[in-house]
Amino acid sequence: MHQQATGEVLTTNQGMPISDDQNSLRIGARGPTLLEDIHFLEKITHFDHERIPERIVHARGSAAHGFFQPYRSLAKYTRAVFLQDPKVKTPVFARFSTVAGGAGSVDLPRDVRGFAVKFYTSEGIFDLVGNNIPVFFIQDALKFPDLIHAAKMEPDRGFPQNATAHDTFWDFVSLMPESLHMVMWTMSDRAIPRSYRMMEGFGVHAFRMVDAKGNSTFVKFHWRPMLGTQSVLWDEACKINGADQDFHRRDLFTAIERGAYPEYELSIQVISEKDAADLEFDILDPTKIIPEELYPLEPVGRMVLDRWPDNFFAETEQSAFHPGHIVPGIEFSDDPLLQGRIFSYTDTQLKRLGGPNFHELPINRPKCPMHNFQRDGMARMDVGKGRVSYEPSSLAPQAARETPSGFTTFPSAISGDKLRVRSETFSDHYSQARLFWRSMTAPEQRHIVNAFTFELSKVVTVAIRTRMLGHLDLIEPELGERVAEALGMEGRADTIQPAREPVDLPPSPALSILGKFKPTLEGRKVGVLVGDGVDRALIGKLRAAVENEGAMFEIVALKIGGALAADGTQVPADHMIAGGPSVIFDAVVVAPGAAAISTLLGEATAIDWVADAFTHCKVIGVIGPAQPLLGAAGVVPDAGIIDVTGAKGIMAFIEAASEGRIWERETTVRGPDKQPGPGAIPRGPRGRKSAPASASAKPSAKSRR
Ligand code: HDE
Repeated sequence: MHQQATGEVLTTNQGMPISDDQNSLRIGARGPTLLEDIHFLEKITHFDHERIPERIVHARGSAAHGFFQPYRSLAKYTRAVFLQDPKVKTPVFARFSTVAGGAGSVDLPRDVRGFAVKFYTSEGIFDLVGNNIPVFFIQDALKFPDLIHAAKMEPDRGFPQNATAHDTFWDFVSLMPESLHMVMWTMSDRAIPRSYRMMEGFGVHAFRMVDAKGNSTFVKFHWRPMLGTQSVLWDEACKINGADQDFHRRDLFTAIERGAYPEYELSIQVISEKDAADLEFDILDPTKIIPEELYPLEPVGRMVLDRWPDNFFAETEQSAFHPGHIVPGIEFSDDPLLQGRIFSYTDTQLKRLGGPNFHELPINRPKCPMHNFQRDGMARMDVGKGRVSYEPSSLAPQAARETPSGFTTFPSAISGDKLRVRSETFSDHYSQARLFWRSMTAPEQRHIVNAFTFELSKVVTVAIRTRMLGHLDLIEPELGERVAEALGMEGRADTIQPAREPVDLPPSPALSILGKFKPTLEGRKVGVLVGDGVDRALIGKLRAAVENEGAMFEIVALKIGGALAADGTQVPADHMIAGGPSVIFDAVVVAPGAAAISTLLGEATAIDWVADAFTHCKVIGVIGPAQPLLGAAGVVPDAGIIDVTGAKGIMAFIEAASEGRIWERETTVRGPDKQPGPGAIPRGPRGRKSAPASASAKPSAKSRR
């Protein structure tokens, strides 16, 4: 079929109009294709080269445009221009990613998430290339290739794709105790976030801020999502990956398309040079946090993501982040990991984006004037003018020159011998891992135990498992014992000699996601299972109430055509059951009409829909006729099973769903905790208090095995 141009004319890349884009040039109707078919050759050649090398880490990612706006001037800490005026909005491009998997891998593996933000400031690009976990696995950049090789698929077999549950990862980390603090974070719910919109971000390293007078102070960067931080359950993550590989990408896209713009607050922890010297841990050690309870977060401004990229490849894929992209007023610290990163990111772009001119791509180009005498190179886009491409020159007096207000480096005094050593101040590898464990609520501790158990159960080499159990015993005997018990390997932990004996530190409640859970339905998603005979008025009221909270409301039916309501009208569906499993919702309502029950009881997917919502501890709104389905799914009444038909039913459902999950249910559906951790999380009428810091926070007297 030949569609003729009514608007733009189809051309080759050289601009030659094309008359036939359906047939290649051949001799006779059934003869061979001719080499002189330049349109065919150009089109196929370009196609053959469409892929570029994917990022060696963080290959799978999704990004959005937006802006950053400071709350007030930060002049007391920095001269960075974009942090001075609360009226000025700086354009940003933020990319979120997984680390280990390839570009086409699923969105919800257990993994760290990248949180990279490019600020297009009036003094050049500032890239804050962080993660959703505030510490890193290693202390020296020299070990990064080893870490990544151990985490990625094994070289002989080519699996597992984006999973740390295999021998090489656990072999490496069990031999690198400095990684254990971050391993605790990756075994926690942080590594399976509900949404990029509900995830914290961290700059990880200490950076310096330098004010106009040249005074310097250390800072750590933190992003906090305005919707609150939330994660999914591991069983849910596994099922979501099957149901919707693009779960996070679709979620970000949908939210932005709906105008529910993701928003994050940027804060800093400010630590003077003098205070840094007195810290319990070395500020240059990226495997350590500085507890917020000691150095509170100072809010700096907010980032709003309000525009999806026009083109995934041109923008998201070609975006080149670099922790070395800094602006006057923000500088590096001597963190050895950060120092190594300053080299790596340019080097990787040279390979990935094909040459030294990647800064000219629209997504990477500064939005402020940019002049220098660099020239030529692969794919140069700027057309330089004139004879002078050097400095000093007398031939072009108006050409670019230095300015005293340009970037200067803080003159920190460093002296010493040239050595390959690790500072003694980096040698405590267990105390903060213990602090993390003790800062978690009971359900979070349970999830950590389950994650270690799952991952180590996939490790075939028994010696690696026993070595890891030895480390867990050092972190906290209770943790080691619970994991050993769950693995069926009690008493088999290796004895590990720590480089430095761990100490007991006060817990940091700010590290617990559940302890600071934000009771809201805003940004969440409610799914309603309907069937023939459904009460249309009830569905209408439910939708109004849910949307009024700023949440999304979607209807799931046996067939995508919808269900026949009791009033004889059709209720359209957003998903058929298999395409809209309950794992993709935060709370659900089971509201089929009586006429549909016998059909639904004969559908395993319908029973799974309800059973999963129950075992994933979701709040479930129900109606009377749904009882047989609830029974078949094993639903047992509790505080999260709410009749939505009564006068106050819908409000009760909204209240309960805003509080998140019914954690008390978890031990009834997945077995009781062998050694229950700290107290349950209080549920209150939309006002959840911070969970108490762990009751197990007192120093453990248990002897080590
Ligand atoms: Fe990266 N990292 N990294 N990294 N990193 C890359 O750069 C590297 C580290 C982070 O959305 C690569 O353009 C080394 C810490 C993010 O495009 C590469 C070391 C943190 C992204 C690279 C680290 C990060 C990357 C691969 C140890 C958190 C994705 C593709 C010294 C603070 C950015 C690329 C995006 C990407 C190297 C450690 C965050 C190879 C050598 C610590 C969010 O240059």
